[in-house]
Amino acid sequence: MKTLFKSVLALLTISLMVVSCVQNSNDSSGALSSSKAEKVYVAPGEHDDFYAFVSGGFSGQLAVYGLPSGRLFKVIPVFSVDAEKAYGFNEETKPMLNTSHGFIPWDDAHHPDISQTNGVVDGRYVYINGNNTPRIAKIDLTTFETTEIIEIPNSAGNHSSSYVTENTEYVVAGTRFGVPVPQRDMPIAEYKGNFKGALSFLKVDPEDGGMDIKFQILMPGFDYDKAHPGRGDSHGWFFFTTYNSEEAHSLLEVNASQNDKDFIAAVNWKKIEEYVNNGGGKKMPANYAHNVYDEHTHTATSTMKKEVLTVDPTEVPGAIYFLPTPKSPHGCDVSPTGEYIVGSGKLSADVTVHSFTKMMDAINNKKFDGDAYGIPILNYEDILAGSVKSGGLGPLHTEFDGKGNAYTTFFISSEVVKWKLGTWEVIDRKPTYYSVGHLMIPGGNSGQPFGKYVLAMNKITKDRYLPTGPEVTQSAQLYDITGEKMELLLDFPTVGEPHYAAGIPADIVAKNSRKIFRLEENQHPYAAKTEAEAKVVRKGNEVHINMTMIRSHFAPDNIEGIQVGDKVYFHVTNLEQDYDVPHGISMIGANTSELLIMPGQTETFVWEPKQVGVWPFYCTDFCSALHQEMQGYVRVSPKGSSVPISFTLDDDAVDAE
Ligand code: K7E
Ligand code: CUA
Repeated sequence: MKTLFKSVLALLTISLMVVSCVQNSNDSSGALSSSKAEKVYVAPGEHDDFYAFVSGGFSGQLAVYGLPSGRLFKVIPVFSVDAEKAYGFNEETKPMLNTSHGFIPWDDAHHPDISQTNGVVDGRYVYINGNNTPRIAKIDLTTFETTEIIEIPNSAGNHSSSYVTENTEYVVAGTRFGVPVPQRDMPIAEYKGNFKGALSFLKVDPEDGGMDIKFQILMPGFDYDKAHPGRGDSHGWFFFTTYNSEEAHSLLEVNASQNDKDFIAAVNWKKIEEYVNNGGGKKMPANYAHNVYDEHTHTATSTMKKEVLTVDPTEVPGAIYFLPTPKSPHGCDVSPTGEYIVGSGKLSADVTVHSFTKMMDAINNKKFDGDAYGIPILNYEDILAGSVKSGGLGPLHTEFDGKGNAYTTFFISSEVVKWKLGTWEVIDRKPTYYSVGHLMIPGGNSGQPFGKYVLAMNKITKDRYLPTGPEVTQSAQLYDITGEKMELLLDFPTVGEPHYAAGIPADIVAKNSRKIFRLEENQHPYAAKTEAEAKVVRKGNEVHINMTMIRSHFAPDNIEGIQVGDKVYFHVTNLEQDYDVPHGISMIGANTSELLIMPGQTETFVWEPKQVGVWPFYCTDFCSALHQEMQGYVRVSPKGSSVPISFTLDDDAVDAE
């Protein structure tokens, strides 16, 4: 058994050699050649053909790029605070980052997925997982803002997430780590047979994309790594790769590599849905946050939920099967028709492809090869469609072009391999620079991929860019896949470490993009919708300032009567109703970030003045020729001072009510 470990080490050694020997072989015909440059050139003022939503990994963000240009448009904070947008800093969005562990302003975001209608990406929402403190977020693609985050109880390292079914009936969240369920104080050595792996199915509201945990399947305590939904004929099923079916709890690099095969778990979620709709399952006490942002109040609320419905898989016979799959599989990808389920054994040279039709035949004929914790195991040979003998090392992820071809990344040998569905023959291979993880074809996780480009996302760049100290950028590489052979067109750096990305034709999304928030729809409790509504109100040691901003002044702009020890709430409304006229505000000494407030929106920051004096605030977004004039003062007096609250509106001093 140690031999396998040695061969893993050998693979890793080879990978280092591969990386070091290719690192000087720059593809010098690269993007310099004019035909390639033309293919990625988007003329000034023109728009890209695709949006690409690229995960930021440990940055907890989602970056929005255009393809083919690789231009970066926006970085959306999801599980992270962001000073630029005040997300997680202002009072309105702080509740978004609430969890059962308190305020957690970061996470490790891996797999964005776009909502679908009838198996086609519809461009309404992006869902993305936070691994570390298990959460799933929803980003609204009319505003490109995070509008919902739900925590996943009984889960840890929320990695086989967050993929949607073909009508966005569900978003799934699968645990990577087996953990005690419910969590309790117990010896780690008693892992085997006692820890559980929860696969959570989040029901999606068809109206607003909102999520709610419908049920959690309490699977054996394997590590559930990746997942993809069935589609077409296999719609109603979900597939999850597992590793560590050994249920080792220490030195996993050796102890979880013992079995020649782990499993892909095939879950008939429709059957389980029916079971729970008929009263099946067991409610279990739980504690998890559900945070929702309301576009009308411009404010998020956080609700702690206390219960979750769990399902014991052995209670629903015929709902779950294990598909033996070689060598600790990572990627789990389903072809556009739903027939092929691709499992990439990361310690393997081959890519294993299972057939859904064969799987159903084996199930119907009850041809099983034993069981694991009561879950039937199918025969490897019975369900195998074929395997791709590629000659690459360390396959990770596969996408499809919708024309009968698949593209698999090989981490160890740093390449993308194109192969044919059905014949399994390798058609082309191109190097990546270097150590590619995921790849993305727009619409790749759907029944209808838009197979014009593939975007490969690399973990290591070494010499590809100007050096920036010890930490260098990760990157993405764009290949043209319209021909028989792939053609590398472009390299561009990414924000954070990209794992998966999701892409979509731009016109599906762009036409729905919001330009402003309508002032008359603003229901923020502290909104001032005209300058006449601006005011300053003291309530004990709290002071609430309902402030407005418009080119190029604040109302009020001078405020007196604030005292050291006060808690001063600036509720600031942008009165503009024109596209692309945000204003910002920042207050000296405030540890809340500046607020960048969109037309029609209200945001709040809190300032707790520590020092007596006259302190300025100013607009932080260059909004007009008189932007530098957009400023004001707050007079801070000692605690207990008799200076009354007063403020200036339109040059007139006003005394507070
Ligand atoms: Cu990076 Cu999908 Cu989290 Cu593979 S995972 S690379
Ligand atoms: Cu408002 Cu600058």
